[in-house]
Amino acid sequence: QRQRVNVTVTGAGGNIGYALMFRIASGQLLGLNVPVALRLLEIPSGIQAAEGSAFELQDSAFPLLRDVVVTDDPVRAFDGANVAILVGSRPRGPGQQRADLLEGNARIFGPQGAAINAGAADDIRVVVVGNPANTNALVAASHAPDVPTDRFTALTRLDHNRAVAQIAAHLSVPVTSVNGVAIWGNHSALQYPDVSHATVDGRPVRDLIDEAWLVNEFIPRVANRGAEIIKVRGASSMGSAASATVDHVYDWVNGTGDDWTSAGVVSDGSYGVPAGLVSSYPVRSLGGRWAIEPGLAIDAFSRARIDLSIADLEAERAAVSELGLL
Ligand code: NAX
Repeated sequence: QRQRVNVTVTGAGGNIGYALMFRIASGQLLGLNVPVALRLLEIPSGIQAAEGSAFELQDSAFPLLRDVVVTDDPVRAFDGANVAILVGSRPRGPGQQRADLLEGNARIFGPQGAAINAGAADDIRVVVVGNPANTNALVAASHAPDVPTDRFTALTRLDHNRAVAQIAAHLSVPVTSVNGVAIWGNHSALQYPDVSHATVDGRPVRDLIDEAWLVNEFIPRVANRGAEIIKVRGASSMGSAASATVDHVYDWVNGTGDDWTSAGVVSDGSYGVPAGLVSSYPVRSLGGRWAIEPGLAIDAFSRARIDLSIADLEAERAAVSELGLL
C-alpha cells in the first residue's frame, strides 16, 4: 500500500458531495491501493448533513478509508490537503442562469484559495466543480500566490463524458469506440463540444455523422445537458457530476491512456485563449501534470465557437474583477 492521501471535499453535505464521498472512500478516486483521509468542509447549515454522511462512511467499513474530519473551518479543512475538490456553492435552480450565481459563488472561492495557499501540501491538486467553475477556479488561484497555477483546474469532464456518450448513442457503439472528443472554453451553454478530431473505431466522426446533426442536435444537446437534467429530473446532475470528478482526479494523478480528455486549465495562450483564463482544452495527463494537446488544426467553424466561449470567460473574469474578487 502507498502513502495516505488527504482529500478535502467542500460542500460535502450537498448532493454531489454525497455521491462523491463513497467513490473516494472506496479507492476509485486515486487507486485501489491508496489509503485516503477525508476532510469534509461545510458551512454551518450543512454540517449536520455532512456528519450524517460521515456516519455512513464509517458504516461502510471501507478498507482504504483512514480518517474522516467534518469541519466548517477552511483552514482546518485544507491543512495538509493533497487533493481539494471544491463543490460547495449554490446549485442552479429551474430557470436560473449561471450568471446569477457568479457573484455569490465567487465570494466563496477567494477565502478557500487563501486557505489552500496557507496550509495545503506541496503537491496539492485542486478541481473546482461548483459553478461558475472556470471563474471560481480563477478566483481561487488568484488567492493562492504560492501555489503553481497549473494546480488549479475546473471540471469539464462531465461535458466531455456527455459528448462521448452522445456520439456513442447516435452510432450505437460502445463509448470505448469513441476517441478524440474535446470540450473547449467555458463550462457553460457557450462551451464548444468539438468532434472535428474525433474518431469512432478509427474512422473520422465527420465521415460517419452528417454535419446538420452535429451542429443542430449534438452541440446544443451537450452544452445544455445540465439544464435538460434539471428539467427532467427536477434537480441538477449529481451522480454523473461526481463520476466525472472521479475521472478527472484519477487521470490527473495516474495519467491518461491513449486518448486525450478535457479539463479546465489555466491557459498558456494556446489556441488563442488569452493566457491566465481557466479554459477547457483537450488535455493529456503526463507525469502528474495536465498538458494541453498541441498542434491541432482549428477550422473556421471551430475557431468561431471557441472565440464565443472565450468571450464568455472574459466577461466572467471582468465581472469578478470589477467586484474586487481577483
Ligand atoms: P447542493 O446545494 O446539493 O450542495 C452544495 C453544498 O455546498 C451545500 O451543502 C452547501 O451547504 C455547501 N456550501 C455552500 N457554501 C459553502 C462554502 N462556502 N463552503 C463549504 N460548503 C459550502 O449542490 P450540488 O448539487 O451538490 O451542486 C454543487 C455545485 O456543483 C453547484 O454549484 C452546481 O452548479 C455545480 N455543478 C457543476 C458541474 C460541473 O460539471 N462543473 C455539474 C453539476 C453541478 O451543476
